[in-house]
Amino acid sequence: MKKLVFATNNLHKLQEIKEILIEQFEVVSLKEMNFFDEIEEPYETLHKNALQKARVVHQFCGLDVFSDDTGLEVDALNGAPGVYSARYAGVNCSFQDNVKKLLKALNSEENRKAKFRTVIALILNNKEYTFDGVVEGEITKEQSGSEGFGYDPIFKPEGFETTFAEMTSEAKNKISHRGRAVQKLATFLKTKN
Ligand code: ITT
Repeated sequence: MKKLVFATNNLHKLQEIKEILIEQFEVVSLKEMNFFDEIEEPYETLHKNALQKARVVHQFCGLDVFSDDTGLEVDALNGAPGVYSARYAGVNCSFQDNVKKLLKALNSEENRKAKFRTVIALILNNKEYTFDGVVEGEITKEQSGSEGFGYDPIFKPEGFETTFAEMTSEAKNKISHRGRAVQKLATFLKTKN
């Protein structure tokens, strides 16, 4: 089975993506590659940061590698936190810190529209490719559910009555930003086999 290194330190992402690719690929974690460094994400776009993560790990191991950079874009906040979603409440903040800060920022706001966007960068046979995935939805007024991670307890995808944190990972993967980007990745990789 073809090996692909996933350049992430986020174990939730690793779990979600492994579930989607399990039939086709052996997804190898950074830990399994003995890579323990923090990877800087210095750029102002998901696209550039995704490429940066993939390049750093590719330079380290020389294998085929992909990465995921994701942001939550809130309309009433002009697209914030966006590329800064991981550190919205500060460096080393927790998922809960971010969720609470966002609920506070939208406290008296009626427009709750938001979208998750994922960019996956792939380096395959030394060539670079990117794939994106978006899901529209809204920020709820309260947290609900305990599945998933990050902003999942306050994100309700369009057309659904529950937050991502109230869905199984299988249900989330079918419609999520990450699930959509990974499907594009998988389709592309099939053409290369
Ligand atoms: P890596 O860079 O190591 O992959 P990270 O957690 O730093 O992991 P990002 O830079 O892509 O990942 O940060 C995106 C943040 O957005 C992440 O920390 C979560 O808070 C949030 N996030 C990403 N995907 C999410 C999802 O599917 N559901 C809820 N929140 C998510």
